[in-house]
Amino acid sequence: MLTSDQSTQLASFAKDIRKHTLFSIGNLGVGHIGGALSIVDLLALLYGKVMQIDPANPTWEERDLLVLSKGHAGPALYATLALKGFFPVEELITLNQGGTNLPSHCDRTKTKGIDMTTGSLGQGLSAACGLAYAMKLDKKKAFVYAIIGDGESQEGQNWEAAMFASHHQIDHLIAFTDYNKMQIDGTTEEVLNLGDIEEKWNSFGWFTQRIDGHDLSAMDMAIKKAKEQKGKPSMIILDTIKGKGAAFCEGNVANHNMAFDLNTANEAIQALK
Ligand SMILES: Cc1ncc(C[n+]2csc(CCOP(=O)(O)OP(=O)(O)O)c2C)c(N)n1
Ligand SMILES: [Mg+2]
Repeated sequence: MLTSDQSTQLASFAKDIRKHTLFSIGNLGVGHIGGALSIVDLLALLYGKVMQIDPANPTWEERDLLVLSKGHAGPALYATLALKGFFPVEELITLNQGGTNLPSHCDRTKTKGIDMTTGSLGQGLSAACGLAYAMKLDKKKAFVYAIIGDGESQEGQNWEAAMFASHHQIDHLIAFTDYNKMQIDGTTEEVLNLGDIEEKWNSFGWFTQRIDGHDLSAMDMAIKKAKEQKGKPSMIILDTIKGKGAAFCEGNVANHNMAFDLNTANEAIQALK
């Protein structure tokens, strides 16, 4: 359970992440704003409370790790890392421009605080399995967190990773599905229906929960429960809204890789709650 102080502080962190994400993509003129905004509340909770990290020592060996498998949402993670002090906030406006350390998709060789290079959908969960399995062999206490998209879940490699993690009882792996019900070309339901996604993860041997991905307290409690599980990996399915928090983006079917300018970004920033 979050205290009211924690809730207020995390909500304010989420607002700042949204602000910088909107600004950096608006400054560039185009980007994956929808899928970036849908995971902001989760990122605020992970980096604001849950994860053991040290921004002054980004490669600290005992740290928790995040694999943002839906690597196109990198700009939201960059805003989070900058606000935590991994690198200067001023660097955010170099997003995806020549010579930048902040490419549109995550690259662990370029950006301080990025734990895994991602962007080729379907691969991140396998990488997270490997990292968490290595931690288990090394008897480390740290956790690996992974975020996959719902459209991304259609990639077969996820289900190989799902089998691997339950077979090896990798209980320090906590994955999230950003269930915003949208992918590039439409809804997941019309493109390739995920069916009973909870039952699928359950049947692969994962401890599965489903909650509102914009409810900080519910997510905090779900992560706590996931950490208590012994011998099973965890999947937390987050019901989210693609483009959450920006009126021009929420519910807009064209919000995947969207062109918008700084005026639009600034209006949305002013309207943030
Ligand atoms: C292997 C691979 N195929 C295609 C793409 C192009 N691509 C980028 S985002 C995306 C849609 C992903 O949908 P979803 O996982 O639901 O992402 P979100 O809604 O969270 O943005 C696609 C097909 C890619 N990055 N990798
Ligand atoms: Mg989606």
